[in-house]
Amino acid sequence: MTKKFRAYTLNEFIVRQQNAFPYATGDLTRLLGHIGIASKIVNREVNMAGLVDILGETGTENIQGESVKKLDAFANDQFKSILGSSIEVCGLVTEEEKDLVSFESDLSREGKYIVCMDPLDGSSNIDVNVSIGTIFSIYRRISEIGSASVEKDFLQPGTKQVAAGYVLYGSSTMLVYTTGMGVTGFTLDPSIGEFFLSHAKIVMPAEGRFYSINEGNYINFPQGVKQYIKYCQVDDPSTNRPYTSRYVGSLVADFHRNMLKGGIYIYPETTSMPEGKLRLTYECNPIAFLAEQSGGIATNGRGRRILEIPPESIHQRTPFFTGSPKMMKQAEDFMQLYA
Ligand code: P6P
Repeated sequence: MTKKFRAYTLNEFIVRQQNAFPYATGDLTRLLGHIGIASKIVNREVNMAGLVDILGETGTENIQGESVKKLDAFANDQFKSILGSSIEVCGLVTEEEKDLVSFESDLSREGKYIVCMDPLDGSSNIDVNVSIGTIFSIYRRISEIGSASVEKDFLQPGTKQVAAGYVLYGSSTMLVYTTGMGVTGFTLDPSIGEFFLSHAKIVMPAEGRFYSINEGNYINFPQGVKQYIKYCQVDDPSTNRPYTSRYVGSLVADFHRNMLKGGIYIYPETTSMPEGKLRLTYECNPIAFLAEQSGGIATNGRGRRILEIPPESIHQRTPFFTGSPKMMKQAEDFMQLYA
């Protein structure tokens, strides 16, 4: 008789993991639970986006100079509201807010954690019903508990993250996270509104065949990236080439596929974006933590580990290479050879 799989809910699993830490107070457990609740609310709106007046633009622009979609603003408001009313979080940085948001209530000021997040990444895909995601990164504050959170709380290197993850609003809705004990995935059962354990331990294959990059920017890429793309396209069955180009325009969707199947995602510096496009604190660091925890690698393409880059500003950009170790070595060898 096949062993009936005991499906743990997200909260049951987090609590079991917390019990592995004798001095855990439960704050991180509750914080991850708050993120789960906010993501279910966002998921409901994402799934109804075609039916309610939540599509389209707000008519405003964010710090990135990008037009803010109604669903971007909705997601940002939901996470800000739920985290801001929690006792665990004292402050928040998001892609949609120019400055850090320091939660001012006395209870919030006692919060031990700060959160950096992209409430809805890939929003250019919202109106065309392609997968989008939420990315989050959690640190212990370094400023004094009881005071308002300050910028230095948010400028810690990615190695200091206590947890990171994403929610993928795709053909199914998944929450994937790590607290430094491997990567675990949960799938939402919308009929009862619960995330159930579906991927107990996600391990990124050492190599794969997917390469994810916006080749529309080819002419502006560094020579090393151009040469790597040509390498991916060589017809050599002995090395499983040509690889397959897969680029959704949503970092979460591309990374999730590459983490499960093996692959590489590259958003390099270009002539028009010399620092790259992606943001260090709320896109690259959390994804890099997940990459390393699943056996992958994440660098700036020139041998610098993403998690060790000390942020100098909350919206700092960085070139971003992440994926299967063997593919990352190939790509970095080309970057080194062609500078
Ligand atoms: P481009 C979405 O805006 C995002 O931050 C990532 O999710 C995605 O991989 C990338 O930017 C897409 O950027 O310039 O290729 O449209």
